[in-house]
Amino acid sequence: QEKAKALPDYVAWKNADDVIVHTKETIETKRAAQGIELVTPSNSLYVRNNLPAPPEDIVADRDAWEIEFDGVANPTTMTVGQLKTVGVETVVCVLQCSGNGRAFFDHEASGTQWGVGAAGNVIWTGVPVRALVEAMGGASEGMTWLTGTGGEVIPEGIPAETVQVERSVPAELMDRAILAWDMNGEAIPLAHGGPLRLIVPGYYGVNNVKYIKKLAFTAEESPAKIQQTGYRMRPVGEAGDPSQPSMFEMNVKSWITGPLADAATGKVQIHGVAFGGTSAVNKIEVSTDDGATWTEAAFIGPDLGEYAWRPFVLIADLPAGEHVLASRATNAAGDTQPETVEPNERAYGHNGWRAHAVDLTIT
Ligand code: MSS
Repeated sequence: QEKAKALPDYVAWKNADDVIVHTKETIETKRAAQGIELVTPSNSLYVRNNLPAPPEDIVADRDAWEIEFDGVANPTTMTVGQLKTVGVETVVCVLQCSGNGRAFFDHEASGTQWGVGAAGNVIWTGVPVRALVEAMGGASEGMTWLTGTGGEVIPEGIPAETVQVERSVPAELMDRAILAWDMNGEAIPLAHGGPLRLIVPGYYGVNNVKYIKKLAFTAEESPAKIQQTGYRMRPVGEAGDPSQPSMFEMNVKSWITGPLADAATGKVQIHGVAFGGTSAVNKIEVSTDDGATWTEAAFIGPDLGEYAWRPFVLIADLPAGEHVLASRATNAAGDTQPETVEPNERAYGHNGWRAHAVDLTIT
Protein backbone atom coordinates (compact mmCIF):
# COMPACT_ATOMS: atom_id res chain seq x y z
CA GLN A 1 0.00 0.00 0.00
CA GLU A 2 1.14 3.50 -0.88
CA LYS A 3 2.25 5.64 2.03
CA ALA A 4 -0.16 8.52 2.71
CA LYS A 5 1.31 11.92 1.86
CA ALA A 6 1.48 14.49 4.64
CA LEU A 7 -0.74 17.57 4.59
CA PRO A 8 1.02 20.61 3.07
CA ASP A 9 1.60 23.54 5.46
CA TYR A 10 -1.19 25.80 4.19
CA VAL A 11 -3.75 23.10 5.04
CA ALA A 12 -2.00 21.67 8.10
CA TRP A 13 -5.24 22.36 10.00
CA LYS A 14 -7.18 19.76 7.95
CA ASN A 15 -8.13 16.42 9.46
CA ALA A 16 -5.52 14.08 7.96
CA ASP A 17 -7.66 11.00 8.64
CA ASP A 18 -10.52 12.29 6.48
CA VAL A 19 -8.57 13.28 3.37
CA ILE A 20 -6.40 11.82 0.61
CA VAL A 21 -3.48 14.08 -0.33
CA HIS A 22 -3.00 13.57 -4.08
CA THR A 23 -0.61 16.50 -4.49
CA LYS A 24 0.12 19.77 -2.70
CA GLU A 25 -2.70 21.38 -4.70
CA THR A 26 -5.23 18.54 -4.84
CA ILE A 27 -6.63 17.05 -1.64
CA GLU A 28 -9.71 14.84 -1.65
CA THR A 29 -12.30 14.09 1.03
CA LYS A 30 -12.56 10.36 1.75
CA ARG A 31 -15.81 8.79 0.66
CA ALA A 32 -16.47 7.32 4.10
CA ALA A 33 -15.86 10.75 5.70
CA GLN A 34 -18.63 12.30 3.58
CA GLY A 35 -20.99 9.94 5.40
CA ILE A 36 -24.32 11.62 6.02
CA GLU A 37 -22.84 15.04 6.74
CA LEU A 38 -25.41 17.74 6.01
CA VAL A 39 -22.58 20.26 5.71
CA THR A 40 -18.99 19.23 4.98
CA PRO A 41 -16.75 20.22 7.90
CA SER A 42 -14.14 22.72 6.70
CA ASN A 43 -11.33 20.51 7.96
CA SER A 44 -12.32 17.69 5.62
CA LEU A 45 -13.41 19.74 2.57
CA TYR A 46 -11.43 19.03 -0.60
CA VAL A 47 -8.91 21.51 -2.02
CA ARG A 48 -8.03 22.14 -5.63
CA ASN A 49 -5.65 24.88 -6.72
CA ASN A 50 -4.65 25.61 -10.30
CA LEU A 51 -1.88 27.84 -8.91
CA PRO A 52 -0.22 27.71 -5.51
CA ALA A 53 -2.26 29.60 -2.90
CA PRO A 54 -1.13 33.18 -2.16
CA PRO A 55 0.87 33.83 1.04
CA GLU A 56 -0.97 33.55 4.37
CA ASP A 57 -0.55 37.30 5.00
CA ILE A 58 -3.47 38.10 2.66
CA VAL A 59 -5.80 36.91 5.41
CA ALA A 60 -4.02 38.83 8.21
CA ASP A 61 -6.32 41.84 7.80
CA ARG A 62 -9.32 40.46 5.95
CA ASP A 63 -11.45 43.58 6.00
CA ALA A 64 -8.66 45.49 4.24
CA TRP A 65 -8.66 43.19 1.16
CA GLU A 66 -9.61 45.19 -1.93
CA ILE A 67 -11.71 44.22 -4.89
CA GLU A 68 -12.05 46.27 -8.05
CA PHE A 69 -15.38 46.51 -9.90
CA ASP A 70 -15.62 47.29 -13.59
CA GLY A 71 -18.15 47.20 -16.40
CA VAL A 72 -20.70 49.03 -14.27
CA ALA A 73 -21.97 52.63 -14.51
CA ASN A 74 -19.73 53.70 -11.62
CA PRO A 75 -16.59 51.53 -11.47
CA THR A 76 -14.99 51.50 -8.05
CA THR A 77 -12.75 49.64 -5.63
CA MET A 78 -14.08 48.45 -2.29
CA THR A 79 -12.64 46.74 0.76
CA VAL A 80 -14.20 43.65 2.29
CA GLY A 81 -15.06 45.85 5.28
CA GLN A 82 -17.12 48.09 2.99
CA LEU A 83 -18.75 45.14 1.21
CA LYS A 84 -20.08 44.01 4.56
CA THR A 85 -22.22 47.14 4.75
CA VAL A 86 -23.96 46.74 1.38
CA GLY A 87 -25.95 43.57 1.98
CA VAL A 88 -25.70 40.04 3.25
CA GLU A 89 -27.07 36.66 2.26
CA THR A 90 -26.31 33.02 3.09
CA VAL A 91 -26.41 30.22 0.53
CA VAL A 92 -25.65 26.54 0.97
CA CYS A 93 -24.29 24.92 -2.14
CA VAL A 94 -22.31 22.01 -3.41
CA LEU A 95 -18.74 22.95 -4.28
CA GLN A 96 -17.55 20.36 -6.76
CA CYS A 97 -14.56 20.18 -9.05
CA SER A 98 -15.31 19.65 -12.75
CA GLY A 99 -13.03 16.62 -12.57
CA ASN A 100 -14.78 14.95 -9.64
CA GLY A 101 -15.29 11.32 -10.71
CA ARG A 102 -12.40 11.38 -13.20
CA ALA A 103 -11.21 8.02 -11.79
CA PHE A 104 -14.45 6.41 -13.01
CA PHE A 105 -13.70 7.02 -16.68
CA ASP A 106 -11.87 4.27 -18.56
CA HIS A 107 -9.86 6.38 -21.01
CA GLU A 108 -7.14 7.29 -18.50
CA ALA A 109 -7.41 11.04 -18.79
CA SER A 110 -4.52 12.93 -17.23
CA GLY A 111 -5.15 15.00 -14.12
CA THR A 112 -5.96 14.16 -10.53
CA GLN A 113 -7.78 10.86 -10.30
CA TRP A 114 -10.60 12.12 -8.11
CA GLY A 115 -13.13 9.58 -6.91
CA VAL A 116 -16.20 11.15 -5.27
CA GLY A 117 -14.33 13.40 -2.86
CA ALA A 118 -13.71 16.57 -4.90
CA ALA A 119 -17.07 17.76 -3.62
CA GLY A 120 -18.60 19.09 -0.44
CA ASN A 121 -21.69 20.93 0.78
CA VAL A 122 -20.75 24.34 2.11
CA ILE A 123 -22.46 27.30 3.79
CA TRP A 124 -21.36 30.65 2.33
CA THR A 125 -22.17 34.11 3.62
CA GLY A 126 -21.49 37.30 1.73
CA VAL A 127 -22.93 40.17 -0.23
CA PRO A 128 -25.25 39.46 -3.18
CA VAL A 129 -23.57 40.62 -6.40
CA ARG A 130 -26.85 42.15 -7.59
CA ALA A 131 -26.92 44.46 -4.54
CA LEU A 132 -23.44 45.72 -5.41
CA VAL A 133 -24.32 46.19 -9.05
CA GLU A 134 -27.37 48.18 -8.08
CA ALA A 135 -25.25 50.35 -5.79
CA MET A 136 -22.87 50.98 -8.70
CA GLY A 137 -25.58 52.15 -11.07
CA GLY A 138 -26.10 48.88 -12.95
CA ALA A 139 -24.06 46.89 -15.45
CA SER A 140 -22.86 48.70 -18.57
CA GLU A 141 -24.63 48.15 -21.89
CA GLY A 142 -23.64 45.08 -23.90
CA MET A 143 -21.83 43.24 -21.13
CA THR A 144 -22.86 39.62 -21.44
CA TRP A 145 -20.31 38.09 -19.06
CA LEU A 146 -19.51 38.35 -15.38
CA THR A 147 -15.75 37.89 -15.03
CA GLY A 148 -13.89 37.22 -11.78
CA THR A 149 -10.10 37.39 -11.38
CA GLY A 150 -8.19 35.37 -8.80
CA GLY A 151 -5.74 37.12 -6.47
CA GLU A 152 -2.68 35.01 -7.20
CA VAL A 153 0.28 37.19 -8.13
CA ILE A 154 1.66 35.99 -11.45
CA PRO A 155 5.47 35.96 -11.55
CA GLU A 156 7.01 38.45 -13.96
CA GLY A 157 7.86 37.10 -17.38
CA ILE A 158 4.86 34.77 -17.51
CA PRO A 159 2.02 36.12 -19.69
CA ALA A 160 -0.88 36.43 -17.21
CA GLU A 161 -3.51 34.94 -19.51
CA THR A 162 -1.64 31.65 -19.67
CA VAL A 163 -1.98 30.93 -15.96
CA GLN A 164 -4.27 33.52 -14.30
CA VAL A 165 -7.39 32.01 -12.77
CA GLU A 166 -9.95 34.28 -14.39
CA ARG A 167 -13.39 32.88 -15.18
CA SER A 168 -16.43 34.31 -16.91
CA VAL A 169 -19.99 33.12 -16.39
CA PRO A 170 -23.10 34.47 -18.16
CA ALA A 171 -23.86 37.95 -16.76
CA GLU A 172 -27.34 37.00 -15.56
CA LEU A 173 -25.69 34.83 -12.90
CA MET A 174 -25.23 38.07 -10.93
CA ASP A 175 -28.74 37.41 -9.62
CA ARG A 176 -27.51 34.27 -7.88
CA ALA A 177 -23.84 34.95 -7.15
CA ILE A 178 -22.43 36.26 -3.90
CA LEU A 179 -19.06 37.59 -2.83
CA ALA A 180 -18.46 35.54 0.30
CA TRP A 181 -16.20 36.22 3.28
CA ASP A 182 -17.58 33.50 5.52
CA MET A 183 -17.64 29.72 5.10
CA ASN A 184 -19.37 27.27 7.45
CA GLY A 185 -19.75 30.05 10.03
CA GLU A 186 -16.13 31.19 10.04
CA ALA A 187 -13.93 33.52 8.01
CA ILE A 188 -13.00 31.67 4.80
CA PRO A 189 -9.63 29.92 5.25
CA LEU A 190 -6.94 30.95 2.76
CA ALA A 191 -7.05 27.49 1.15
CA HIS A 192 -10.70 28.01 0.27
CA GLY A 193 -10.37 31.53 -1.06
CA GLY A 194 -10.28 33.91 1.88
CA PRO A 195 -10.52 36.83 2.40
CA LEU A 196 -13.13 36.97 -0.41
CA ARG A 197 -14.52 34.43 -2.85
CA LEU A 198 -17.01 34.51 -5.70
CA ILE A 199 -19.69 31.86 -5.23
CA VAL A 200 -21.84 30.88 -8.19
CA PRO A 201 -24.30 28.32 -6.75
CA GLY A 202 -24.96 25.35 -9.03
CA TYR A 203 -21.81 25.98 -11.09
CA TYR A 204 -18.69 23.79 -11.10
CA GLY A 205 -15.89 24.63 -8.68
CA VAL A 206 -13.68 26.39 -11.20
CA ASN A 207 -16.20 29.25 -11.54
CA ASN A 208 -15.98 30.01 -7.83
CA VAL A 209 -12.93 32.26 -7.95
CA LYS A 210 -10.87 32.36 -4.75
CA TYR A 211 -9.16 35.45 -3.25
CA ILE A 212 -11.02 37.44 -5.85
CA LYS A 213 -9.42 40.80 -6.65
CA LYS A 214 -11.57 41.97 -9.55
CA LEU A 215 -15.17 41.45 -10.66
CA ALA A 216 -16.20 42.92 -13.99
CA PHE A 217 -19.03 42.85 -16.46
CA THR A 218 -17.33 42.22 -19.78
CA ALA A 219 -18.38 42.04 -23.42
CA GLU A 220 -16.27 38.93 -24.03
CA GLU A 221 -15.31 35.85 -22.07
CA SER A 222 -11.99 36.14 -20.27
CA PRO A 223 -8.99 35.70 -22.59
CA ALA A 224 -7.38 33.47 -19.93
CA LYS A 225 -6.46 29.97 -21.02
CA ILE A 226 -8.51 28.53 -18.15
CA GLN A 227 -11.59 30.05 -19.83
CA GLN A 228 -10.78 29.85 -23.53
CA THR A 229 -9.52 26.28 -23.88
CA GLY A 230 -9.53 24.87 -20.36
CA TYR A 231 -12.59 23.40 -18.64
CA ARG A 232 -14.33 22.59 -21.93
CA MET A 233 -16.43 19.48 -22.56
CA ARG A 234 -14.79 17.97 -25.65
CA PRO A 235 -14.44 14.63 -27.39
CA VAL A 236 -11.46 12.46 -26.44
CA GLY A 237 -8.39 13.48 -28.42
CA GLU A 238 -9.69 16.95 -29.35
CA ALA A 239 -8.02 20.20 -28.32
CA GLY A 240 -9.97 22.72 -26.25
CA ASP A 241 -11.61 25.70 -27.96
CA PRO A 242 -14.17 28.34 -27.04
CA SER A 243 -16.93 26.79 -29.17
CA GLN A 244 -17.17 23.79 -26.84
CA PRO A 245 -19.43 23.83 -23.76
CA SER A 246 -17.71 25.36 -20.74
CA MET A 247 -17.93 23.65 -17.34
CA PHE A 248 -20.74 25.81 -16.00
CA GLU A 249 -23.90 24.13 -14.67
CA MET A 250 -23.44 20.98 -12.60
CA ASN A 251 -25.53 17.92 -13.38
CA VAL A 252 -27.69 15.78 -11.08
CA LYS A 253 -25.59 13.36 -9.06
CA SER A 254 -25.46 11.09 -6.03
CA TRP A 255 -23.27 8.42 -4.54
CA ILE A 256 -23.29 6.00 -1.66
CA THR A 257 -20.88 6.82 1.18
CA GLY A 258 -21.55 3.74 3.30
CA PRO A 259 -21.33 0.94 4.00
CA LEU A 260 -18.12 0.60 2.02
CA ALA A 261 -16.69 -2.46 3.77
CA ASP A 262 -18.10 -5.86 4.64
CA ALA A 263 -21.27 -5.87 6.70
CA ALA A 264 -23.19 -8.51 8.58
CA THR A 265 -26.38 -10.03 7.21
CA GLY A 266 -29.70 -8.55 8.29
CA LYS A 267 -30.67 -4.88 8.33
CA VAL A 268 -28.06 -2.77 6.58
CA GLN A 269 -28.15 1.01 6.70
CA ILE A 270 -27.20 2.30 3.25
CA HIS A 271 -26.48 6.03 3.05
CA GLY A 272 -25.04 8.68 0.78
CA VAL A 273 -25.44 12.18 -0.61
CA ALA A 274 -27.45 13.56 -3.56
CA PHE A 275 -27.80 16.90 -5.29
CA GLY A 276 -29.63 18.27 -8.30
CA GLY A 277 -27.04 20.58 -9.86
CA THR A 278 -28.94 23.75 -10.69
CA SER A 279 -32.39 22.38 -9.87
CA ALA A 280 -33.25 20.87 -6.49
CA VAL A 281 -32.82 17.13 -5.98
CA ASN A 282 -36.26 15.71 -5.28
CA LYS A 283 -35.93 11.95 -5.56
CA ILE A 284 -33.29 9.40 -4.62
CA GLU A 285 -33.42 5.70 -5.37
CA VAL A 286 -31.11 2.93 -4.22
CA SER A 287 -30.46 -0.43 -5.84
CA THR A 288 -28.87 -3.40 -4.03
CA ASP A 289 -28.87 -5.66 -7.11
CA ASP A 290 -26.68 -3.82 -9.60
CA GLY A 291 -29.48 -1.67 -10.95
CA ALA A 292 -32.02 -4.42 -11.65
CA THR A 293 -34.54 -2.98 -9.17
CA TRP A 294 -34.71 0.37 -7.37
CA THR A 295 -36.25 1.46 -4.07
CA GLU A 296 -36.88 5.05 -3.07
CA ALA A 297 -34.65 6.12 -0.17
CA ALA A 298 -35.40 8.87 2.39
CA PHE A 299 -33.66 12.22 2.63
CA ILE A 300 -32.25 12.95 6.08
CA GLY A 301 -32.37 16.32 7.80
CA PRO A 302 -33.50 19.75 6.63
CA ASP A 303 -33.59 20.84 2.99
CA LEU A 304 -30.88 23.51 2.75
CA GLY A 305 -32.01 24.78 -0.63
CA GLU A 306 -31.90 23.92 -4.30
CA TYR A 307 -28.10 24.10 -4.62
CA ALA A 308 -27.33 22.04 -1.52
CA TRP A 309 -26.85 18.31 -1.26
CA ARG A 310 -29.10 16.09 0.80
CA PRO A 311 -27.90 13.05 2.71
CA PHE A 312 -30.12 10.01 2.23
CA VAL A 313 -30.68 6.63 3.87
CA LEU A 314 -32.28 3.30 3.03
CA ILE A 315 -32.53 0.41 5.48
CA ALA A 316 -32.31 -2.81 3.48
CA ASP A 317 -32.45 -6.45 4.44
CA LEU A 318 -29.45 -8.04 2.78
CA PRO A 319 -28.73 -11.77 2.71
CA ALA A 320 -25.18 -13.11 2.80
CA GLY A 321 -23.34 -12.77 -0.50
CA GLU A 322 -22.08 -10.15 -2.93
CA HIS A 323 -24.15 -7.05 -3.56
CA VAL A 324 -23.69 -4.06 -5.85
CA LEU A 325 -25.12 -0.93 -4.25
CA ALA A 326 -26.01 1.99 -6.48
CA SER A 327 -27.89 5.27 -6.09
CA ARG A 328 -29.72 7.34 -8.66
CA ALA A 329 -30.94 10.90 -8.10
CA THR A 330 -33.57 12.94 -9.96
CA ASN A 331 -33.94 16.73 -9.81
CA ALA A 332 -36.94 19.04 -10.01
CA ALA A 333 -36.25 19.66 -13.72
CA GLY A 334 -36.82 15.93 -14.26
CA ASP A 335 -33.22 14.97 -15.00
CA THR A 336 -32.17 11.56 -13.69
CA GLN A 337 -28.61 10.29 -13.42
CA PRO A 338 -27.79 8.17 -16.46
CA GLU A 339 -26.39 4.68 -16.15
CA THR A 340 -23.26 5.58 -18.10
CA VAL A 341 -21.73 8.71 -19.64
CA GLU A 342 -19.75 9.30 -22.83
CA PRO A 343 -16.04 9.80 -22.22
CA ASN A 344 -14.70 13.33 -22.72
CA GLU A 345 -11.07 14.41 -23.09
CA ARG A 346 -10.59 15.91 -19.62
CA ALA A 347 -12.88 13.42 -17.88
CA TYR A 348 -15.24 16.06 -16.51
CA GLY A 349 -18.77 15.85 -15.21
CA HIS A 350 -19.15 12.11 -14.55
CA ASN A 351 -22.58 11.42 -13.07
CA GLY A 352 -23.21 7.87 -14.29
CA TRP A 353 -24.69 5.75 -11.50
CA ARG A 354 -23.05 2.47 -12.52
CA ALA A 355 -19.46 3.65 -12.16
CA HIS A 356 -20.28 5.20 -8.77
CA ALA A 357 -21.72 1.92 -7.42
CA VAL A 358 -19.99 0.09 -4.56
CA ASP A 359 -19.39 -3.61 -4.06
CA LEU A 360 -20.48 -4.94 -0.70
CA THR A 361 -19.93 -8.37 0.75
CA ILE A 362 -22.42 -9.48 3.38
CA THR A 363 -21.21 -12.21 5.69
N1 MSS B 1 -9.69 30.24 -7.69
C1 MSS B 1 -8.43 30.66 -7.74
N2 MSS B 1 -8.14 31.98 -7.52
N3 MSS B 1 -7.39 29.81 -8.03
C2 MSS B 1 -7.64 28.49 -8.30
O1 MSS B 1 -6.69 27.77 -8.57
N4 MSS B 1 -9.30 26.71 -8.59
C3 MSS B 1 -10.68 26.46 -8.94
C4 MSS B 1 -11.64 27.18 -7.98
N5 MSS B 1 -11.29 28.56 -7.79
C5 MSS B 1 -8.98 28.03 -8.28
C6 MSS B 1 -10.00 28.96 -7.92
C7 MSS B 1 -11.07 25.03 -9.03
S1 MSS B 1 -10.77 24.20 -10.50
C8 MSS B 1 -11.83 24.42 -8.07
S2 MSS B 1 -12.47 22.86 -8.30
C9 MSS B 1 -12.22 25.16 -6.82
O2 MSS B 1 -11.65 26.46 -6.76
C10 MSS B 1 -11.78 24.36 -5.60
O3 MSS B 1 -12.13 25.03 -4.43
P1 MSS B 1 -11.58 24.52 -3.00
O4 MSS B 1 -12.08 25.54 -2.02
O5 MSS B 1 -12.26 23.18 -2.75
O6 MSS B 1 -10.13 24.35 -3.07
MO1 MSS B 1 -12.08 22.29 -10.47
O7 MSS B 1 -13.54 22.66 -11.44
